[in-house]
Amino acid sequence: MNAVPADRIMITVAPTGAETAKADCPELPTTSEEIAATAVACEAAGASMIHLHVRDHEHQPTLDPALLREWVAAVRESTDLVVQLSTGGSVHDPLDRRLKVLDAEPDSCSLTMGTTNFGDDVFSNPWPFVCELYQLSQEHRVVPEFELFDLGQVHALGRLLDKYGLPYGGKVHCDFVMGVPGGMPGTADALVAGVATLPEAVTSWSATGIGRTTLPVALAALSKGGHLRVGMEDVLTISRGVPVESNAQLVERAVAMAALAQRTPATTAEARTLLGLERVSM
Ligand code: KMH
Ligand code: ZN
Repeated sequence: MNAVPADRIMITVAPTGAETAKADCPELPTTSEEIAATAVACEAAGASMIHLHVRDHEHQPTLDPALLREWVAAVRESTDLVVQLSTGGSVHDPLDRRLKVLDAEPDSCSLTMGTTNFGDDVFSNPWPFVCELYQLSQEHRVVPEFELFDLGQVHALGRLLDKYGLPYGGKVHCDFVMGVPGGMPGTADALVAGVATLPEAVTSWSATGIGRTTLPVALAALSKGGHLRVGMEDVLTISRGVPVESNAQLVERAVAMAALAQRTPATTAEARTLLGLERVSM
């Protein structure tokens, strides 16, 4: 495989999430048609991967297998984006249904490295579940993106890799999800501490800051040479009090920030190389 130039930045868009209600934010993409249009616009703006939380026909978060497949197909039919399905789902999703997400055959899946307080709720990721999901990802040939909500989870990633070896594809990509109430703060100091303790096997990392931590985390990630995740899963304002108009607007802002740091958006092919993904035949 060709080497990816060092200045490339992989921009992941997380367009929907499981927490925001469509009624509160009509711009949130919650149907397969809206997600396809969002994917097209975000790919054109410079994204190379999409992190999907699927909604049902009432716009509620769902892990319905048919809808998962429908959304994966909708993105694949309209773009070349790397398709990542969330296995985190919503805080209300049972663990056994979250394990079934891989049956929808995404390119990648999120895999959170531990349980985290999540506002007033608990985002449950007990160690046996993490181990089972990781082994399933290896069997299903799905590339995991390890989600790190707290510094202890960085250490847990090392334990997981020591016990079960490298992911499918041989690369190790993780994403710092910062500023969740209950997780690590969305600060440059926390990011620096996290990056300093990443296992040696990690080959790439991105970061995202929730809500008002979006900009500090993005700027810190750029200065540390990381990749970026942006999207309406993580933030709903483009500046203080001004609602985000679209996911593409957030991707465009990430591209502009990256340009200041002399970074060029990775193509989807480069993102696949960075993640160790075989090219998906369409
Ligand atoms: N919705 C959060 C409870 C993931 O996608 O894997 C979990 C989450 C992480 O968003
Ligand atoms: Zn998510």
